[in-house]
Amino acid sequence: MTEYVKVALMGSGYAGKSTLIKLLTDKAPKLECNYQPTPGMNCGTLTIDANTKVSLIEMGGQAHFEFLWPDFMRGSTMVVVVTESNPKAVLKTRQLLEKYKDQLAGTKVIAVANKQDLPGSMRPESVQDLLGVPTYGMVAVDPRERLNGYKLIVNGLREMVQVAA
Ligand SMILES: Nc1nc2c(ncn2[C@@H]2O[C@H](COP(=O)(O)OP(=O)(O)O)[C@@H](O)[C@H]2O)c(=O)[nH]1
Ligand SMILES: [Mg+2]
Repeated sequence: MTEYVKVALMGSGYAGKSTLIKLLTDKAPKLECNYQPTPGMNCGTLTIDANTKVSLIEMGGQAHFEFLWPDFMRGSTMVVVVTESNPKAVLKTRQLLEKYKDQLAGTKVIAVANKQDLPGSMRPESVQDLLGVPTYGMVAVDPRERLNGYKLIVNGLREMVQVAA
């Protein structure tokens, strides 16, 4: 029987959460670059092995959806915090992690330092120093990053669920 593992994506609007879901779950060679704010939530499914699928659930990043976040976090096997990699965005993400630290306590949390292609991006290691959670660099608009993105989700889940991959 297929087991669904819930992974929630959180982070400010415009960080790249929807693009990351597209990268991981679509086969489209070119990723859409027109920004559309996500209303409320968005979801994609990732197949890990014959018995395991991951539900990637994006929490709408705009401030007026934030009240939904604790509900999304609850019951997630892992929370992926997606941030742009410029210093201002990273500091804002740090504040978000601080704000929700009680809800996140006991949940596996990793971060994606997205938009590494943009000038002025902090290196993932520096982002990790500020956020205090394992952090991986990403360019979610680049289809060549698909395997990297897949690996960071699977490796993040490895200690939480049995995966054959
Ligand atoms: N340059 C660049 N732009 C990106 C990257 N990832 C996402 N974007 C763009 O950033 C904007 C916001 O992305 P989106 O996934 O909608 O952000 P969300 O609000 O977190 O869901 C879109 O225009 C994306 O095309 C990236 O790695 N590099
Ligand atoms: Mg979105």
